[in-house]
Amino acid sequence: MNFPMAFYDKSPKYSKNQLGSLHYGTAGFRTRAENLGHVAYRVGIIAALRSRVRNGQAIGVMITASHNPEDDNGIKIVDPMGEMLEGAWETYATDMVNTPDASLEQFLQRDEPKKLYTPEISVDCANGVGALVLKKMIHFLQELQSSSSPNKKSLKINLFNDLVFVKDVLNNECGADFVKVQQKIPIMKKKDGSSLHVIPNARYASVDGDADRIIYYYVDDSGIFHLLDGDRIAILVAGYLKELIKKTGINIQVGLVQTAYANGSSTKYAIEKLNIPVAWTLTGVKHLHHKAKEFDIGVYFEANGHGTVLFNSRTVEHLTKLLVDERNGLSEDQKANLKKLLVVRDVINETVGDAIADLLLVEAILYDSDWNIQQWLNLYDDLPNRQLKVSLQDCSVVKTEGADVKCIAPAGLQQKINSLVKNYPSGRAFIRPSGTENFVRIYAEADSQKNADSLAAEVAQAVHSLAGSVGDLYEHPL
Ligand code: 16G
Ligand code: MG
Repeated sequence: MNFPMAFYDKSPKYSKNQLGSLHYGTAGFRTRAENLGHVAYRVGIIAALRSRVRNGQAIGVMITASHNPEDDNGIKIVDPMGEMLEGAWETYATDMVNTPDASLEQFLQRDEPKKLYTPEISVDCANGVGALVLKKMIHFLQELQSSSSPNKKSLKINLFNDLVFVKDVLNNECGADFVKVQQKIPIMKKKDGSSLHVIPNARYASVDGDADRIIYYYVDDSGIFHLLDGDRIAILVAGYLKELIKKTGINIQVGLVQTAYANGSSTKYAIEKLNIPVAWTLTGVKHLHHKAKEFDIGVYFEANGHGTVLFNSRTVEHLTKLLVDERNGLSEDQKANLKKLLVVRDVINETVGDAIADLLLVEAILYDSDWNIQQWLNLYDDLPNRQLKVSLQDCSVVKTEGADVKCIAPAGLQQKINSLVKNYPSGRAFIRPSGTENFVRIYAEADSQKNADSLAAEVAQAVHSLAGSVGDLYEHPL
């Protein structure tokens, strides 16, 4: 017997009324309460199936008249994080509720909607050392797969750009920095030199040459490239932790640390939607890392994909003690979530950014949330942005303060930037001398790509005239 059939009950008390079809809308299934009997029974089945797909997490069913008269009711299904049911399941629920009694048995023998998460990812190793470690991990995962039940699929990792011992290919048109800055897919070479084709909607990640940065991306059905950079990873991780903490009922603060490069939409989402405090620091892992230590759990990621999660030692001690304390008063559900929270700490590398640990954490979160990459992307829309770099005679003439957001020298440059930014809706721009190259970097964001490009170009022009540029007016990065 398949799983849905375990709930099949022919009893007349659940028989369907004959009043036409119902549709799963904003209020779930909505009609007069007296006609919702069979719906309540079938929604119960759907909630059980949904819980199974979400790895046994609790699914909510809400019956409410909301603002309507008492006899006008709606039945709604709510996902574990309080989210609405997603599209494919709404269709499945509508179909099940409208199936005549005589066909219900047959309907339940059909497959319920598939999981959205697929345990497979392709990783661009930038032809760097990350490939060596990932190969070992692939081997380990294969062993795990062969020793576990065939129903449990361990993560399948496909590597490309893994020519570790070939000259002149490291980070060449590939790797996390190339993909982030160019906002396009890298070249995709296999070991034998042949090229791979992009698979639409499949998950891709790029690490950099020394595998301490990671970014995600995919190409949709229309061939459009979508980037999920360090900001997106930070939001995914912080949102997941915040939800786990809520479910444990324990009072722990999660904080996010970003730099001026963080997309404005990610900061807004963290503050307004996740209700998480955001601190800003100078660019460079060391700055973010120290700041993150100030929170009970500090999540930090630079937009370029450097980052990790830090658990304050007092917090870890508190959580560990609570877990073993028999009189902790926690319910089984709270304890399970507390364990998950501590497992996050085991997965992540707290020492310093580790792209492979970051990859495992992202995959674990997507798996546990049953999200595909599109759902992750749908959390918010990035503000279009552009990065440029300008060569100067002497980059040290450019000085900034306040996490790079204010340029204090040369005189007049910040005022000029302010006056340019004002002309663009949602405009923001800043400049800073690179710490790794002899350039001044320019970052601009605005409401459209055209505006972001134009604002970046105007700021570059201002740097050129006020800070003593050499060479071309400005260069696109790379
Ligand atoms: C280095 C830093 C990174 C920073 C980047 C800025 C480490 C491990 N890495 O890659 O955190 O974002 O430099 O480069 O500290 P830039 O100064 O040239 O813009
Ligand atoms: Mg690196």
